Amino acid sequence: SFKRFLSTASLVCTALFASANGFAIDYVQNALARENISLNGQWNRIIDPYENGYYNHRYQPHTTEGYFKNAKMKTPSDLIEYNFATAEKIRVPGDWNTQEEQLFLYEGTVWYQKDFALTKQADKRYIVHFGAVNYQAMVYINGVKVGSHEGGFTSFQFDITDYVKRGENSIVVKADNRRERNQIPTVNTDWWNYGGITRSVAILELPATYVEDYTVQLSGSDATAIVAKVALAGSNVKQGGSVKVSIPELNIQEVITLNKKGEGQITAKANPQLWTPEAPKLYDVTIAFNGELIRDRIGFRTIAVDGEDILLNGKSVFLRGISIHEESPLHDGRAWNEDDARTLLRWAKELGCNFVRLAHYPHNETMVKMADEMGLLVWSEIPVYWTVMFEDKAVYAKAEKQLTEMITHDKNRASIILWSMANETPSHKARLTFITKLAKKARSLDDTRLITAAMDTQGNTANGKIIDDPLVAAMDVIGVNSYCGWYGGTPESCGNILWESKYNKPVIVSEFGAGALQGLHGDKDERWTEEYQASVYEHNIAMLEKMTALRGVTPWILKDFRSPRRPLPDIQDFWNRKGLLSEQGIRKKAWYLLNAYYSKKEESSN
Ligand code: GCB
Repeated sequence: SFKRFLSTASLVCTALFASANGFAIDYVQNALARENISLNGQWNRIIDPYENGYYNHRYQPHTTEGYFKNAKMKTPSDLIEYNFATAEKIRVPGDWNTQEEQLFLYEGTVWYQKDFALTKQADKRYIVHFGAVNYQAMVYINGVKVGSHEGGFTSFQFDITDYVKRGENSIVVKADNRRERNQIPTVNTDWWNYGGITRSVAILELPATYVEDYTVQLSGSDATAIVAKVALAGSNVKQGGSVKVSIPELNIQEVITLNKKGEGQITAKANPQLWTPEAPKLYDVTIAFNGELIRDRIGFRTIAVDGEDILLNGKSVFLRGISIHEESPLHDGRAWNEDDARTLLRWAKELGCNFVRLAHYPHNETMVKMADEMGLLVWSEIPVYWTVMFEDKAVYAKAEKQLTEMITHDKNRASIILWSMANETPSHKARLTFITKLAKKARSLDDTRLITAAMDTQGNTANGKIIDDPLVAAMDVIGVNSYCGWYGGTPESCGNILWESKYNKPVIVSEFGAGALQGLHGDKDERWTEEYQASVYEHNIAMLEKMTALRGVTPWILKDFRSPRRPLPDIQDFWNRKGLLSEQGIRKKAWYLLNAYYSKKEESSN
């Protein structure tokens, strides 16, 4: 890894790479672009609320008899009280909640099993890749545990070379979505706890020694130099040799000579057309080593702050955004495929956006790659949401791991400009230490992007509000969540609010909004009507226009989304109704107000 690389690098190099390094996890970059066998499709499933397949009647973990053994009767007298082969089927990827009515509100363990054939080759390595499993996953190959993973929104992998055989194999996954106080997020959120294998699964077939990780991006703020870094993993990383990196359209064909640790890098002079939302230019990049050819499409752009300005490619930019949950616009439940991503982002574009806040956890890779393609800047965040256990070191470690996984996974995406550490956390000392440390970690992993957090901890003044949370000191960009007209104050009062800030930093109003049932009309003072929501938008936009440090907005939210916190009959029915679109994508009145505001903003920026 580059962390190891650092220790031998010269002082100059250390200074140069002080923070663009340190991948703390083993992770095959751009996994689905590698040679692979997809395990998407029908799996067998056993619902196991008592974890009977994991614990025996003394509540000790099974060693020989758990469901992970995928045992089958051999003689008529055998006693085996489960059978994957004859069990119900479940689709992967996909949350379980929207596939079976009895699982709609389920929180607990479901076992997944699938047979797969493999022509195992002696000179290959096999890695099982999961896009995400919510929340905890234990993975077994042919009855043997190969690893476990915690965290519902990040990708993970295990090397299974020693556990697979030529011919038929079995994979079993124990997925458990119980909420616990010491998790990231904790028990209390405002979204549906969709369980299961929610993103793609594949077995990667790689050369014995392979390029595990690569980073291809501009050299910091220098838009005329591209840095490519690679790191090997596998059987013999010490073998040395070289990796070829090509960007044909830029006439780049470089050979990276590897050091004894299987790492190396080059800097190539280039003059790429810079990626912007208006012209999201991506370049074909190939990385060749040991018979493998990895293809990627990468954009190049710079992002920085200067006082209250956010500079994209050196030019001040206003981020016309919208918040989005990872819920499908086309089918029930979690979004995961290309059509989901294209539709959500097309809606954002139709709204007039150049920016999206992917709330409140890292979204699937299809979404982020689509943002690269379609030209939408991205805020990406980890689910340090509301009130996690900030005092607990083990909880911090979980947050840091998710942060590391997010950055490792998405660092080659030009669209992502902001890493968000948290959302609406209470202001106290342990939280300040926790999130400041996360921000430092994020910078050490990636010093080419900006750090932010969404905060609802502003102070009051005679004329309005003041941004004075000490956490801002650790941020590049301030995220402000503020619900004037919904959780406090009348809609009409919002336009008079004046914002001050103790900090000379750009502000993004990362949330405001109001609930409305699409099609419900009435007076603008009547809750849940489209008119009420529109009024909240009207007066909040008036407020925004007076915020001098404002450099972006991501109202809450593009589309209605499921939440167990929202039971009001005939209005909510378990849906958070703050969408500008109904769950079917029908526009509410407020849509047009935000759209008009963004048109005006766009014009004034041209
Ligand atoms: C917030 C949260 C968001 C909620 C929203 C609401 O401040 O950040 O996750 O869904 O408010 O609707 O209350």
